[in-house]
Amino acid sequence: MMQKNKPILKTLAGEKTDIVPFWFMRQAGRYLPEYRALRAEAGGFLNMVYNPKNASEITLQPIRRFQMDAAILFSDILVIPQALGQKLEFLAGEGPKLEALNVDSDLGFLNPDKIDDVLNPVYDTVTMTCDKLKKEGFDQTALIGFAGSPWTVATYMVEGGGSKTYEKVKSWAYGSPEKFQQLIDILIVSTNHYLEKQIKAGAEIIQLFDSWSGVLDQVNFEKWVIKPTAQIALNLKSKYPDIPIIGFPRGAGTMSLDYAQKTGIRAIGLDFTMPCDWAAKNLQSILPVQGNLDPVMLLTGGKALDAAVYHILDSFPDKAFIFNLGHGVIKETPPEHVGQVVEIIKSYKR
Ligand code: 1CP
Repeated sequence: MMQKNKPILKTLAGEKTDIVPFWFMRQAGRYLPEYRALRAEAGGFLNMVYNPKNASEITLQPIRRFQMDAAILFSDILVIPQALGQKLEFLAGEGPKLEALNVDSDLGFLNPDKIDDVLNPVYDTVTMTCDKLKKEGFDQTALIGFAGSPWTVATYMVEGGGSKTYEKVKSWAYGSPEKFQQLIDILIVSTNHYLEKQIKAGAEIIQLFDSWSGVLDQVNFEKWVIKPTAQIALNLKSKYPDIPIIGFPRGAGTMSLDYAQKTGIRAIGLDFTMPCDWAAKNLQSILPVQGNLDPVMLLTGGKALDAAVYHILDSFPDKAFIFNLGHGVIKETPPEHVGQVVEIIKSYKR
């Protein structure tokens, strides 16, 4: 049973809490020596993701150090393309590589009916992580399940990995929208299923990562970011009305307002380019917000870091707010810098 008294769940229900709840995107990962040790032992990233014992252990690692208000499932947004049948590799130090699709590809091989053959271990990780959180006494920490949003996952499927320009995926979406819609529809169905199963396994919050929403023009942002996100939010809310959804439309700028109003998400994550005063006035007035420390500030440390943390905390005094980064922890970040931020947040009273 879900405990509604966890601070972050109260915040996501719209309550202003005295102490600001916090977690950090990519809080589990390469900046932690205990992660690097486990990765060396497991022999690769996907061997950790699809091994519930390893993955749940990694999810717990940052919680044991810093007692965040939320743990986030250790997995990746690219398990969906892999489960659909697309070839995926994580080469050490190089990031993900996929066998790229293009506008002429026959999409028939992508099969949403069979994804659990690959994804079952991820659901086991969710359950095992809930058990460990309880057993280790982290009864204030909620578990976040997640997926990439259809647009962002599609960028990797079409570009074959990360990209600087997004020309391939944008050309397809702009030039052959009907065929591109087929790909997005496959991703909507799969993502809905994947997230429902995470919730059934014990996830208490869902975050949708739209890391590349910021590369689209307004008309296409509406079509490929807002619409698919709204379809997922509508489906999840109809089945699990108590599970809050946090959307993270990175780089969306002022289009975040449309995103907040039209998608049906419960809370919005801000990237670090978003001005706090604009966000407090236009976004926090209508829904809980989460954000938005620059990860490079966390890497830098010192007095600059203190000032940046206070600036954010002071900017969102009136309504529901969750402290986070504006993107993921950078792997060279000293863990002590994370501790420095946590100390400020824990002693900050609003
Ligand atoms: O050890 C390693 O070399 C693997 C590095 C790594 C990690 C730790 C990757 C490869 N993925 C992850 C875990 C991960 N990815 C988590 C769970 C851990 C946590 O947050 O604590 C989550 C939520 C993600 C989400 C993710 N993966 C996103 C969305 C968030 C974001 O960073 O914008 C994206 C875009 C990915 C793709 C991906 N996976 C891995 C890398 C290096 C990338 C980015 C590639 C690129 O730069 O385009």
